Amino acid sequence: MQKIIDRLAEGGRISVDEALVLAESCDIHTLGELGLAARRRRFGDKAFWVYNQHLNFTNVCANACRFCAFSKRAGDDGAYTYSIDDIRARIRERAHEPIREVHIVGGLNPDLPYSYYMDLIAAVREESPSVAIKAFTAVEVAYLAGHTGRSVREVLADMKAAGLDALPGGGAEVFSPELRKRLCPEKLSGEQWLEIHETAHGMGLPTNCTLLFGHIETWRDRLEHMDALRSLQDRTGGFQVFIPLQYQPKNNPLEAEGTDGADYLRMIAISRLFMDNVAHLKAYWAFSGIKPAQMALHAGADDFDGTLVEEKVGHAAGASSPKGMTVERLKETIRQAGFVPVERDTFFRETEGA
Ligand code: V47
Ligand code: SF4
Repeated sequence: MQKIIDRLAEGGRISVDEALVLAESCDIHTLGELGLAARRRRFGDKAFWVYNQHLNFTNVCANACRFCAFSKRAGDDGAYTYSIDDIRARIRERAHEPIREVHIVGGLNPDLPYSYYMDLIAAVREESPSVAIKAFTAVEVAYLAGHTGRSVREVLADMKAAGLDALPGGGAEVFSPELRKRLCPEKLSGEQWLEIHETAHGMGLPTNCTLLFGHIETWRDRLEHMDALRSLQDRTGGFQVFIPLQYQPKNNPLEAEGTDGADYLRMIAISRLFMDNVAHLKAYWAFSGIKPAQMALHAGADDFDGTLVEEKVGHAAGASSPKGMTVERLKETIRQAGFVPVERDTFFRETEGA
């Protein structure tokens, strides 16, 4: 164990097996200190946040991922789909705010044509020319390619031409094929998810990456997933931030128990130490809760995501955090945790002085 710790202190890389030793046997204080030292080496006391707006354009979904409490079948109570005019109205409603990013994801609604996706991006771009559009996960890209006979590259090129700036990190879940069979059998495979992100990186589209943890997976499953992300990052450098998404256990058929705050902090520290080539690590307060996210800044995370306003995916599954935060509250939350809030854009460029 000491050898591994010494290597980390020198900024060296650790293997899956070495990270497993740390994850399973290292005490939480030492792990937290190592994670904190690594994030301080890169970012000092800064903690980043973004002024963003979430748009979940439909909750109708052809898939039925076992962990998902957000999706509905068409015609179910509570099923909804925004028209392009609805989207315009939602962007206009907040036109007076200095929003820098619109984060757009939804279900796979079989009634929506290919053109809807392009029109959606174009409408947001038209309503708000300067905002960065981070939209559609690899799940949507694979679905559109599969249903229209287009290649992934063509779909991404059309999205880019309509105004897409970056892809969010959703849909990765956990790459183990055995677990995917139990968690999300209809979803694209881990290999497909990685291929789509590699294609995006090759086209100059930066992307984010995630891991859904705290359900039925083991530490080895987590680390093998992270290893696949780290290897792709070695080749492309296109991932901007890694986001460990804590499973929310309510209202979904998986009925896994969920995990606790100590496991969340271990996950954050191991992520900072293992994912040595992805600069940023997000404490996604909407899923973890605000206090654990504040603690995560002390265990290796440097990014606090954003204002959100209407987070729906985690809240459908019982997340008890607020659905959004004002800028003042977000900054105060970061300050209370002992860090300096620094506004960033989608590409992690600082937009104001610390
Ligand atoms: O892919 C679904 C997850 C993801 C549950 O890129 C659940 O900046 C927990 O990817 N418990 C979508 N998680 C959210 C996502 C995301 C969020 C914020 C920022 C970014 C980014 C990406 O939500 C899905 C799935 O992994 N999810 N159900 C649940 N019960
Ligand atoms: Fe559909 Fe996404 Fe929910 Fe899976 S996680 S059921 S793909 S909305």
